[in-house]
Amino acid sequence: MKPRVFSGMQPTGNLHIGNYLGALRNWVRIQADYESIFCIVDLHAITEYQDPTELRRRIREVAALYVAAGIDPAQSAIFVQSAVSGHAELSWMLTCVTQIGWLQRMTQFKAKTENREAIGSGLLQYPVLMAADILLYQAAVVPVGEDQSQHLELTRDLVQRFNSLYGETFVMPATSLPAVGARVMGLDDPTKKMSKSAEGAGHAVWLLDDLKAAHKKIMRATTDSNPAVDFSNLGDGVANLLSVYQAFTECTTETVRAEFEGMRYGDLKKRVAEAVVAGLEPIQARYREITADPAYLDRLLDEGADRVRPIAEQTVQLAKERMGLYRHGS
Ligand code: AQP
Repeated sequence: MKPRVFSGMQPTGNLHIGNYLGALRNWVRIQADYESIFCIVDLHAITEYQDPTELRRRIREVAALYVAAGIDPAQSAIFVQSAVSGHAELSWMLTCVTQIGWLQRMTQFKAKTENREAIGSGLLQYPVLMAADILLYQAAVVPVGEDQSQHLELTRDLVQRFNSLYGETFVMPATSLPAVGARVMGLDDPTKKMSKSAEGAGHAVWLLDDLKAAHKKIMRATTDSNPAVDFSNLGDGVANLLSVYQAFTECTTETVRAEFEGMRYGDLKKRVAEAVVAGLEPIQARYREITADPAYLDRLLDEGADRVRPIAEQTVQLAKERMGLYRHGS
C-alpha cells in the first residue's frame, strides 16, 4: 500500500505563482508515488469573511486549477473540505488538546492580526483545523510552501500530545518543501511573501493572469540600484527573480549562475518573464478546457469526497474511541 499524501489551498483569492511553485507543482510531481488527497480548504477560507457567491466561484476555480496544473483525478482525490464533516469534528477533538499559547505563537496568526482589534477566534484555531485535515487521512507526507512549516510543527506536537494522552492514534506527518520556490516573494516588495491577499497590482503573477500582463509584472519587478546580476552581492528582488526562473525552467543552480552572472537587470527580467509565460500558457489552456464543462468539475469533486469520506470516518471513529466519547469503543 502506498503512503498517503495530503495538502490543500484556500479559495481566498487568485492563486499565484508562489502557490504553484511552493505547493501545487510539488503535488503533481509526487502524486503517483502516494495515495494522494488534495483538498480545497473552504473551512479555512471562512476564518476571514468571504462573500458567499464569490467563495462558491473561487472553490470551483481552485479545483479547476488543480487539474489544469496536472493533478490527475483518476489518480488523486480532489474534494472540498466542507463536504467531509470529519474535518470539523476532528478539529474540535484536537482543539481540546491544544494549548492556547501554542496558537498565539504562530507567526501567521501574529501577522494576520497585527494592528487589528476585532479578531475572529477562527484565525487562532486555523492551525488546529489544518492539523485535523492532515491527521484525518493519516497522511505521511504534507507538501507545502515554507510559510506552512510552523503549522506542520504544531501538527506534530499535537500528534505527540494526543498519542501520549490517549494511546497511539495518529501517524506522524513529515513536511515536504520544494528545493526551489518554497518561498516566492512579492514582486513589488521582495521582503514580503507573495500572497493572495496582498494589495498592489504588481505584487503577484496570478496563474490566470493575461499572459501579456504577467510579462509586464515581471518586467516591473522591484530589484535594486545595481546595474547587473552579481552573485557575490544579490539583492532580495534579483534573488527572487532568479529562483522563479530556476523553478519554472527546472535548471540547476550552476546553470543559473553561468547564464545570469553579469547580465543586466532588463535582460534578466525578460528571460524570467518568458519562462513564467511559458509555464503558465499550458495551464491556462487546460483550465479553459476544464471550465467549459461545469458538470465535469461537479462530478470530479463529488467523486473525490466519496473516495476520502470512508478514511475520514474511520479516523474520527478511532479518535472518539480513544477519547472515550459516548458509546464508541468498549
Ligand atoms: N509565496 C509563496 N511561496 C511559496 N509557497 C507559497 N504558498 C503560499 N504562498 C507561497 C503555499 O501555497 C499553499 C496554499 O496556500 P494557502 O492557500 O493555504 O494560503 P497561504 O499560505 O496563506 O497563501 P497566501 O497566498 O498567502 O494566501 P492568503 O493571502 O489567503 O493568506 C501552501 O502550501 C503555502 O505554503
